Amino acid sequence: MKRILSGIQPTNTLTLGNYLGAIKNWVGMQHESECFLFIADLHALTNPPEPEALRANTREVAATYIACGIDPEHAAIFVQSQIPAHAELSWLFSCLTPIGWLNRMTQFKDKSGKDKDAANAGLYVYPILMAADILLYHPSHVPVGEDQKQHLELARDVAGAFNRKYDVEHFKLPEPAIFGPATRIMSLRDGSKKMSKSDASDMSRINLTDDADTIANKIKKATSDSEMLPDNLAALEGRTEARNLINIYAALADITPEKVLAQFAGQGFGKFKPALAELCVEKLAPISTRLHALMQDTAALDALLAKGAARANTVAEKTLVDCKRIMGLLV
Ligand code: AQP
Repeated sequence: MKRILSGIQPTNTLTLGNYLGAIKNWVGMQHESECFLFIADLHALTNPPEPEALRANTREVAATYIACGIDPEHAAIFVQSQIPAHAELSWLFSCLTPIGWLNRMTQFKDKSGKDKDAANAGLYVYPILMAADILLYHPSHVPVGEDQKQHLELARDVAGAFNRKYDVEHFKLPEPAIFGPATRIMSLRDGSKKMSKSDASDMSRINLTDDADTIANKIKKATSDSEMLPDNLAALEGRTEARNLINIYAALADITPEKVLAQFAGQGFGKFKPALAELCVEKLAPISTRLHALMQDTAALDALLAKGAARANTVAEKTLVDCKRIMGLLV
């Protein structure tokens, strides 16, 4: 059986991008795989949030996984910081990771801004923590978006470095799990930027808690163009915003972008946008209703997270102890 490991940072309410690019794929895989799905609160600290907001977002992300269809009886849903082995293995791996590997990470370059010396060290060593997140669970596959591929590559390099240094076959190299073409959802305001839960503009994204009117309004105002929709994808070349809206429709309807064009060819956005809004509301309304209900009972949510943590800890703790023994630490 495949073993899957993945997580999302609790930096804000999750978006349609997180749903279509990550969670919906996990839902599809959960019954043929053993799933470890975590809330990456230690990673969220690299841009330190307000403590109350972090606590609320952590619970909301857990509730979102369940509201989207992850079965907590089947998948282990847990909070990263509740498993001490993540931070501990990250230190062990830091001592095996050349600084040159970290200097190549494009995400640090993007997120650290102009003054690299002022960026916190957590942001710099983030990929090592991610290698620990992954390798603790010996997953066969890691679902990754385009932007995270380089980090998975680093995790594979760290696993190789560990095996070589200690002349063991302790870590198998996890494979990326790649999904369909429409998995990168772009901002509704700027088709060159991905839809992000921490974008300054709320109009750039659909939040999974948005109500029907808000969704319809955001889609109505989404950047598009005044041309008609063509009957083939090649003709959408250069129309990035139009392509994004077609991709969103396709991903929500579980059909190919070609099929969407076959349905809407010759029509303009005046016709297409209301159809997209209707589909979006139809698919997201049950999720936001369930999410709202789950958030009413935080004690029940915390109990589910404690169960998930207990399951994850059994696996993680064993990997950590094995690594310590191999490295010569007394265990
Ligand atoms: N726009 C997107 N399209 C497809 N997939 C996406 N993901 C995020 N945005 C899109 C996928 O969601 C997972 C978790 O993301 P994350 O929260 O850990 O970090 P992120 O990729 O940096 O997502 P955000 O929303 O942009 O978060 P912030 O604003 O906190 O940095 C990943 O599988 C990612 O591919």
